[in-house]
Amino acid sequence: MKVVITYGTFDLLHKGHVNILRRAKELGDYLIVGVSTDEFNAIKGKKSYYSYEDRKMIVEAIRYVDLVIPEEKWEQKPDDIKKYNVDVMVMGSDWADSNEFSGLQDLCEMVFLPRTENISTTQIKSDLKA
Ligand code: C2G
Repeated sequence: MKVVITYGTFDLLHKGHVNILRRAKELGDYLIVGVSTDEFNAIKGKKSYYSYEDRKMIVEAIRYVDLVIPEEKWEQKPDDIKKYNVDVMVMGSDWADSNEFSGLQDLCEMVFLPRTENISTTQIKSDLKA
């Protein structure tokens, strides 16, 4: 069984999130999603509209997703890869050059997929404010 993992905040779920989850699942048989906790979001400098519990429940409801785990710190990825026997890690292309993902290619296949154009949680929030 080919295990795929991806990580994110997944706040105000939109088609960009669903697109990457669908494409991630297409690369294997079992998709794990590390959803950022509220505390980790603070470390990332993000404040989500929905709490971790709400974002977890929403992501768990997506047909492509088999397991949701908390993403609590940058450094947990190598442990997650070993703990869940991960074959492939998938992230959006905005993470392709990030130091947070360098070195992981020694532990599993790294796949960076094009982001979905013209949609983001930030855009949704600013549109709603207008
Ligand atoms: N994404 C996308 N297209 C968009 C918006 C987001 O493909 N229009 C992807 C991102 O590239 C990411 C995933 O959807 O792979 C989740 O995006 P966010 O919820 O914004 O997560 P992020 O803040 O990028 O957190 O350790 C990794 C971090 O937790 C990733």
